[in-house]
Amino acid sequence: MSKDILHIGQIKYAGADSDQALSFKHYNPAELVDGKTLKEHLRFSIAYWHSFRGTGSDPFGVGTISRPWERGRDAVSVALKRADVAFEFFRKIEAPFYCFHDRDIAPEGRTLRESNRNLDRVVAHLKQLQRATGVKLLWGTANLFTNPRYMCGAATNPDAQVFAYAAAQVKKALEVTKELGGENYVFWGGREGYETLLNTDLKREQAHLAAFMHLAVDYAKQIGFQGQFLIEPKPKEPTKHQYDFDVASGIAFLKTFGLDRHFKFNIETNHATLAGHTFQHEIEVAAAVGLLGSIDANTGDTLLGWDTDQFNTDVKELTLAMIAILRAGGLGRGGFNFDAKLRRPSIDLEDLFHAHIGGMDTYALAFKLARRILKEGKFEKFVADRYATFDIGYGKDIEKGKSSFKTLEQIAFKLGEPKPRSGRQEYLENLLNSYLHRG
Ligand code: XLS
Ligand code: NI
Ligand code: NI
Repeated sequence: MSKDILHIGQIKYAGADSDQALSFKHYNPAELVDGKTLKEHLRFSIAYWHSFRGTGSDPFGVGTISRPWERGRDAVSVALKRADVAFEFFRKIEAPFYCFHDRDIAPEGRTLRESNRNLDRVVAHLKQLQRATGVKLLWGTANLFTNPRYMCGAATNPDAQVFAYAAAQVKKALEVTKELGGENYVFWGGREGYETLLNTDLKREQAHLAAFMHLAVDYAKQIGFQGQFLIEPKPKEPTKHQYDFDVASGIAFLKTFGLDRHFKFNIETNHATLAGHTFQHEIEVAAAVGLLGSIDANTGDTLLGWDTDQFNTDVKELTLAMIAILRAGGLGRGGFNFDAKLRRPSIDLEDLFHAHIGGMDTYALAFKLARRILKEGKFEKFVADRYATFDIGYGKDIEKGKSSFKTLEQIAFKLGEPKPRSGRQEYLENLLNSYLHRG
């Protein structure tokens, strides 16, 4: 491996009381929890597109961030050098995984063949870097939204030729994801939606999207790709309405088209918020049907209307999310991918380190708090008690499908008016705070 390029060294765990900014306060990668290290539990991943392709541009302005390694002979040699830097960063920040879109890692060529050739050259290099560092690919995906050819969608484009082009691109993306041992493959419906129903056949577009996903599943089988397929819901942006609006509509889509056996959900915090939900809600909805797959870790800004993709340092929000995740049995082969970017004025390399340290530390703290909360079981007990009438007698019969309106009518006549019981919300909020803020 080439020698270090970044001027910042290895980030180490220094403990919660340390005042060293460039150190972990809660994420001790080597710490053993139930026989597994924190690094193994949390499965953090770096998003190549933000951390190594992000320039600080926003809807109102061009890039502000420039990196010295972004200059070179030609686009492919820059891509190779960038990969070296990226892996140095993964290693220094103690992230065991990374994620990419095909076009993040290698430049798009003038033809599809040239794009594929570029990809092959970079992928061969990434394979070496993975081997040398032990960093693995959490998931791959294809960028089906940047190029103008996809302005009216990829799989939902009204032109079958665009559908075919997108299929060719995903075919290749699946091949390289397999080549690099990717543990998952993500579909985020970038422009799979509509701007106006005046020009849109909604029924046909949804059927085309499903057909596309079935083709991907079939091809994965053909080439022996064992990774988990994930769908990443988002209600809007870039299109006005996206078909994979939220987890609930995603479940309906997957079940309608017989895809629920092949897909799970990749849930992104700010996509949940954009859909008018909490992060915790989206996790619970996916977990309830056994389809929780992975997390895109970020947050939005309540005062801004777009997907700002910020690093999340909200201990309360992440603790609630972590409780839901742990209760569901964890993420399995998923992980926490920092689909988050630096603010436009955060132009220094140091900022990239601060950003990831904050995100990782907050998740690690949330993980520990959630484990403690679940271990003490106070919320679990409260909730179990709240539903206890369904554990016995006629309540149990209802859950078992052994009841009828006639029997229930007899019970209602006999027992009369039910006694109201408090939901105790304020007590529970205080209880949560007692874990979050130990004075
Ligand atoms: C955009 C999405 C995107 C996906 C990968 O909002 O979050 O980054 O994670 O295509
Ligand atoms: Ni997003
Ligand atoms: Ni995402």
